[in-house]
Amino acid sequence: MSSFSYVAAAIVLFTIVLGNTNAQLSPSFYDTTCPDAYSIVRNVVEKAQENDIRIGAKLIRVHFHDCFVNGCDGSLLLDDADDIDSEKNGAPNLSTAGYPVVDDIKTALENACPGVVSCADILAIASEILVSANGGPTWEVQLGRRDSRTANRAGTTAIPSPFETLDQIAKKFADAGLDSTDLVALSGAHTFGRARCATFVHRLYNFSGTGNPDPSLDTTYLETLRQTCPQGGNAGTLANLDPSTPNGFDHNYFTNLQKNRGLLQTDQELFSTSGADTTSIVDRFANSQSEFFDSFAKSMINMGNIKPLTGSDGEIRFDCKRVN
Ligand code: HEM
Ligand SMILES: *[C@@H]1O[C@H](CO)[C@@H](O)[C@H](O)[C@H]1NC(C)=O
Ligand SMILES: CC(=O)N[C@H]1CO[C@H](CO)[C@@H](O)[C@@H]1O
Repeated sequence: MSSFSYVAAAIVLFTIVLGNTNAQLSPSFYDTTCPDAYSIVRNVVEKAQENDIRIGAKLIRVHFHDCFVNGCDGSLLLDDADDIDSEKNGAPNLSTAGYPVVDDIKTALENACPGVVSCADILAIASEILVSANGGPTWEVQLGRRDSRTANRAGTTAIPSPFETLDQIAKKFADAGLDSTDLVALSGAHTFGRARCATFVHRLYNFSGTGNPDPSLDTTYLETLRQTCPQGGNAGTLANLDPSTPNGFDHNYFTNLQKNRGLLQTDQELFSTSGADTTSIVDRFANSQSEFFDSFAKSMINMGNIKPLTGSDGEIRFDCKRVN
């Protein structure tokens, strides 16, 4: 072989090796194997939203929790079984919902193209469709994730808790490869959906044992929240995460934070923690909805890229609740 051929062969080999170790997701992944995948998912979730205005909030939260435990591999969707200790039973998963709609989507996809579209990808596609259907941005969903054969219940501690400090939350995002802009943009998903009193009542009466409410709570908003969640009342009562436009996907989450009307302690911390780099990002998104939308779309792709299974790793589950 000429030296030119050696160089050419080396380049080809290098590309193959790199291509395998650095497998990429792609928006066109199902173009030939299941060309109608996107519209099939859209039909199911649009119908689901007619019965449940919260379905978008529920499913994007499932996607987030799935991605933060072992990567976006559908592991959260697995139910308990002989050798599966379901992540759904980890404390941070309390109140995740929307699983029956995931099953409906899977059934529709299996009818059209059996064994092709992964459960992990279903969560990514449904999230994009429902964010945009509620007024939010669109983006090109990256596809080609495969489903895990295992769950990691102990790993659910990687999911942020609403009682943590900003440093603790930022560390969990950094561990997932996400920076402060991702943290602030993705927290903007709290522009829709609900939270139970259990997740914020500690701010309303005796915050950190001070005998007083959280000082970073607007007093009018505090009164409203105390009516929703009386002391010793039902911990399961729901409040809107975005009190101004509860079901729309917009940037009001950030204008709320500027007015001390963040529902969760961890929401308000993004704006109110003194010296934090997140405060100016909140201001930027509060001032410009399009900057929020651009960042949200990018950060959803970043989150969806957390350690996917690709190539021949994992499997394409036939039923999202169990391994094949
Ligand atoms: C930054 C750290 C985060 C914390 C501490 C957090 C915490 C929470 C909590 C405590 C709830 C209420 C759950 C309950 O009532 O039991 C909630 C709901 C929700 N979260 Fe987050 N979250 C975070 C980030 C995210 C991200 C990154 C997303 C998506 C991209 C997201 C999307 C949602 C949505 C849409 C809801 C409402 C769900 C529904 O209505 O069923 N959250 N979150
Ligand atoms: C607030 O909590 C602290 C610590 O748990 C407790 O000692 C104190 O009595 C509580 N104050 C009120 C007013 O309930
Ligand atoms: C939706 C779901 O499966 N929630 C579970 C979360 O974890 C608790 C235990 O901590 C279970 O009781 C819930 O059923």
